[in-house]
Amino acid sequence: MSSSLCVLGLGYIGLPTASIFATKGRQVLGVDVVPSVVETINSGRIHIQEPDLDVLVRAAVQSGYLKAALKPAAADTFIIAVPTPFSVTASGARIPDLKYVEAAARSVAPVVGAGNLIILESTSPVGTTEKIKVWIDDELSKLGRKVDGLLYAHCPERILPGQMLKELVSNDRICGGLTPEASEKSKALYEIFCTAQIFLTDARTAELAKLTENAFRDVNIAFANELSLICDRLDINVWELIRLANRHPRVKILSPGPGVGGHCIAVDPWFIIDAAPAEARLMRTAREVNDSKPHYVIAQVRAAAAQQKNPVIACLGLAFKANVDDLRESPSLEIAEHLAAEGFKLLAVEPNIQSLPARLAGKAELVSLDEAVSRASIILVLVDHRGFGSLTLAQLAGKALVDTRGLVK
Ligand code: SAJ
Repeated sequence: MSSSLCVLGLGYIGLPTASIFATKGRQVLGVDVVPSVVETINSGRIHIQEPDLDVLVRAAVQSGYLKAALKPAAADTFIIAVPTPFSVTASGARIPDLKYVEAAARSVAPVVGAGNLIILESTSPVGTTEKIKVWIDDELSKLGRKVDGLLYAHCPERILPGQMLKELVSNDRICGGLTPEASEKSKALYEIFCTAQIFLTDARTAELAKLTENAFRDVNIAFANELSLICDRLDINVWELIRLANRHPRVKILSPGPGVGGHCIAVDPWFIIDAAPAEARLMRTAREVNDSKPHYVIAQVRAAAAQQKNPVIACLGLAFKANVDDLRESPSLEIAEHLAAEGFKLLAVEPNIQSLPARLAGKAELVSLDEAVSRASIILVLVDHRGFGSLTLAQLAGKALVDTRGLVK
C-alpha cells in the first residue's frame, strides 16, 4: 500500500510507532505540540526513557524517513496517539477528558485527502472513533472542504512499558474500523511491522477490548491487594499463601504491591465505570481497593515509626513499577511524599534517576542502597527493582521492615 504517515503525539506510543514505520521505509511526519519534543526528535534524540528506543529513533531520523513538526501535513494515514486522561468532577466522578484527541482530530482536517485512513491508537472510551469522524466532518465543513472516502478505525496499542519495542512487533493487535474497509486497510498497515496476528472487529468493540484488558488486570491486582490486607489481619504471610494457592492449575493470583500506578491501569477502568456506572460495580470497587493501598502502607510505616525514637525511613524505589524510571502516577512516590509531609526523615533509593523529582526535592535524600540500609531504622520496600533483589532479612536485623512487594527473603 502507499504509505506516508502522519503520527500525532510523540509520546510513549506515538514515538515508537512513528519510528518503526520509518525504519520500514515509510515516510513519517511525527507531530507534537511541544516545541522542545520536536527539536529533540529532529536531532535524533529522545525525551522519554524506554530501553533501545534511542537507537530506533536515531536510526529513523538519520535515514531521513522520520521528521518531527508542530503541525500535521498531508499523508495517506493519520495515527492519533495523544493522551486521554480523566478529569475529576466537583462531585468526585471521574470522567474521560478527550480534549487532546479532539484537538488532534480537528488539526488534520485542513490536510486530509480523499480515501485517507485515520486511526485512533489512544486508549479511549467507547464511541470515540465515531466522535473523531464527527469532529473532522465539522472542521471540514467550517473550512468549506469536501473530502471523499475517509476511513476511520480504532487500533489500540497494548505494549508494556519497559518492553515496548519487543511487544510492538510481537503482540497481537485489534483493528476496529467504522467500516470493514477501514479495518482491512488498518490491518494491512500494521502488517508492515507487526509479526503477530491482527484481528478485525468494529470500532466500539476495539475500544472496549482495550479498556477491558486493563480493567481485568486492575481487578486482579485488587484481589491480590485485598488478600494482603486480609493476611495482615489474620497474621498470615501473603506471599507464601499466594505461592501455595497458585499451585492449583487454574489459579493465578497476581502480586500485591503499594498500589497501582502508571497511566493505564489506574485510569482505563474509569472509562468503563463512567459509561456503565450501575453495571461496573466490581471494577469500581477494584479501583477503590487499589487506590486505598498507599494509605494502608503509610499507616504501617507510621505504626513502625511510633515504636522508635528517631526513626529514619529508607524508601526503596520511587518508580511506578520494577525496572523503569517512570515516576508519573507512582504510588511509591505518593507514599514517600506523604511520609515527608508528615515530617519523617526520609532516604530515597531509586537507581533509575539522577535527582529527586520536584515533589520530593529538599524533603528527602537520594542515596545508594547500601547507604540507605546502613542509615535507616525502617526499610520500606516499594518497588521490586532488579538491584534490590539481593537484600536479606539477616542484613536488616534490628530494623523494622515494611515490604510491600515481598522482596526480602
Ligand atoms: N502491579 C502490581 N501487581 C502485579 C502487577 C502489577 O501491583 O501483579 C502494579 C505495578 O507495580 C504498577 C501497575 O500495577 O504500579 C501497572 O503495571 P503493569 O506492569 O501491570 O502495567 P503497565 O501500566 O505498565 O502497562 C499496562 C499493560 N496492560 C496489561 O498488562 C493488561 C500494557 O500491556 C498496556 O499497553 C498498558 O497498560 C497501556 O498502555 O494501556
